Amino acid sequence: MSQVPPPDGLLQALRNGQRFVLTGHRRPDGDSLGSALGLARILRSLGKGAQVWNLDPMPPVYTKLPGSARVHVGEEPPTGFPDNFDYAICCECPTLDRTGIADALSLLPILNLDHHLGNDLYGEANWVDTGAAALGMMIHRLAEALGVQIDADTATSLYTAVMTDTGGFRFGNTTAEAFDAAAALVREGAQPERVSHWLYESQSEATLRLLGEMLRRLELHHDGRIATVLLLDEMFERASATAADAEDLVDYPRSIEGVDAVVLLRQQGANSFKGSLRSRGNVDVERIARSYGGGGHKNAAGFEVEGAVDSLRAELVASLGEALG
Ligand SMILES: [Mn+2]
Repeated sequence: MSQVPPPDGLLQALRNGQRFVLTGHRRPDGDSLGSALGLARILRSLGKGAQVWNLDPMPPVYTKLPGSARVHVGEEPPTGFPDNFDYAICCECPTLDRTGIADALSLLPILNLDHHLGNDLYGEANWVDTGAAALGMMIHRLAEALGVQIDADTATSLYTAVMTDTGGFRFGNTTAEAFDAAAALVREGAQPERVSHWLYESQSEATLRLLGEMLRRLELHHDGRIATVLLLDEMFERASATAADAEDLVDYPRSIEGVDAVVLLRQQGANSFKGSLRSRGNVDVERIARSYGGGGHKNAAGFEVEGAVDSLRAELVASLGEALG
């Protein structure tokens, strides 16, 4: 697949600007964080100022990334914003709204860097390469275009971006180019074992205990094609777990052979629940989430709902059964 080179307007802005604020999308992931942290280091190596600002805090697994402690978090802008900044750089946000801080960022000229389909091209310069498996790969090419030799910490951030967006080199976007970028980043100092340890082997004890509680009440329906799980207050208590320990648990039931759709109901109050839906292929869970006033993507969606847990579960299984066809 041919690569989209960084446009001249972007290179010019990065060369001429002196102080940059960088952000990613809400609920930051490895690609948005790794790309922003990596690009911030690249800009600093050119003698420029760079401050990463995200609305939402990063998941604990990313706090080991070099520079993560310097990330500014929250609605309140960083010191000197906007007067002390020349440009805002948005990392993989298809629309400016996805940053959660659009109003503030609009005070600066925006550089829009993304690899998603359907990007709104809202920046003064826009660089969108939908053939790239991760924005981190584009940042790696950008360093080359800017004549920057990246160091081990920058390589580590960009490697994390590529590794997480390819699901640990397992997803359909795991192209030869993704391996090429990963190989180059390892030569530049990224340590795969170390990053894998941070990402996949640094879970809290409470997360695993909560997973155990959740799986004990796993149910399969529709000849094993639908899995349903619950996270109730009592389970959090038994596992000594908090909300932060429950991230991504919905992905486990999807790993069962034959399961095409997953429902997770997480208790929020006596009779209120947060629903998470996951699916494979053509099974559209976004439509079901929308019918409850929620939203998301075709294969991953969420909503909030009131009701008794058993009837909610039955209702969702029926809807998913129809979606399975
Ligand atoms: Mn990405």
